[in-house]
Amino acid sequence: MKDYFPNVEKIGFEGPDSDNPLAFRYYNPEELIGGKKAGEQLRFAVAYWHTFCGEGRDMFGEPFFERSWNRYADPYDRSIAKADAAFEFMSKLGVSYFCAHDRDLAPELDTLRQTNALMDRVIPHIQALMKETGIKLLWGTANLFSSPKYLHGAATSPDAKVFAYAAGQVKKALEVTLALGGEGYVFWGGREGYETLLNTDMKRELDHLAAFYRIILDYAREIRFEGQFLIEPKPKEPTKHQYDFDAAHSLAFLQRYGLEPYFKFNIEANHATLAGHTFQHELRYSRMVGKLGSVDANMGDLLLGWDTDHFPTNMYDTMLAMYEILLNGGLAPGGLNFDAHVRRGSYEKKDLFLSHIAAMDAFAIGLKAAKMMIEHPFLERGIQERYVSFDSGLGAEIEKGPVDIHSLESAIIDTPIPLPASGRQEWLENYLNRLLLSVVR
Ligand code: XLS
Ligand code: CA
Ligand code: CA
Repeated sequence: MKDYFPNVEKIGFEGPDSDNPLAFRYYNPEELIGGKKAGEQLRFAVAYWHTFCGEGRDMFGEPFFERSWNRYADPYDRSIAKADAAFEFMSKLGVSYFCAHDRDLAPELDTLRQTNALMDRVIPHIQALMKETGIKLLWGTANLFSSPKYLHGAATSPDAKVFAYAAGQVKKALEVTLALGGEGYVFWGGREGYETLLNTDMKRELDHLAAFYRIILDYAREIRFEGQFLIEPKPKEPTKHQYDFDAAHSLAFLQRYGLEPYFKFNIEANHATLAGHTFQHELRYSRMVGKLGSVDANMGDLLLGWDTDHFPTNMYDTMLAMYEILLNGGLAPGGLNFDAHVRRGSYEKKDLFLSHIAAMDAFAIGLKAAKMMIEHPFLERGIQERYVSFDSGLGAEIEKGPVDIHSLESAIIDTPIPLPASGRQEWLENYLNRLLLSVVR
């Protein structure tokens, strides 16, 4: 392996008092939290695209990051160098998983046949690196949005040839995911949506999307791919309106087309906030309907309002996210994928480590705080208490049903209704602050 990060040793846990920037202060993969190792509960994954492909390009600025592995002219040499850099980085960071699009591993050539042939040459090298390092593929996916052919969508393109190409591309991506032992496969419909209804047959596009999923599910059965399929909701960007808007929309789509049993959701924090929800809302909704499968752990900038994919360092968010994840019984076979890139100003190679360390420490704190929230079920008890009127009498009858409108009316018609109890939100927030401080103290 070439040494792309010569000045970095394996990142170790040094505890909260360490001043070493290249060390974990809170994340100790071996630490038992609630009887289970932190590393096994958090299941961190590195996103191949942001960390190894990204070079600092944004809407207004050119790429300029020093990523020497991407400098090779030959696509095969470039893919191999990138894989070497990736596995050196991930080993030094100490993560067990990565996630990748097909095109992150090897670029697209003129025809799908040529692209697939290049992929076939690259895969054995990646398999060897996986074997050598023990790092596994959390989930694979296909990039159905970068190539200009997908400008009007992939499965929802008005052009049948584009639909067919997308299916062919996913066929190969699924084979690659299987060959790499991937535990899941993600569909993110970046351009599956529309810009204007003036030129769009929404009904037909949704029918096509469902047909596409069915075709892929059939092929998965054919090749015995048994990983978890995941849909990653996002309301917009790059498309103005995306069909998998949020978890509730995605569930309705799956139910409408009889696809519900075959998918779970991969919830991304930044997509939740783009949809006008909190991260916790999307996690809760998915968990509540038995669909929380995996998480893209990042955070957005609420003042910018687009998908900035920053590293998640807000402990309040990681605490509430881990609370939902623990109540979900964990995420396995999913995990916490850092779908995040360093800010353009954090351009040194060292920043790749510093950003991941910050996020891993923030999630370790979140895990510890969430564990405390569950062990001292202050919130849960409060919530139970808040709904106590539904535990007996009229409330219990309403929940049990059926109840007719006349009996409801007669229960209240002659009685002034007292105010419901205070929600005490500030008190609860104060409690969470105390809990968080007791973890980091
Ligand atoms: C983009 C998405 C994408 C998916 C994988 O906004 O987050 O990166 O996670 O295609
Ligand atoms: Ca994502
Ligand atoms: Ca994103």
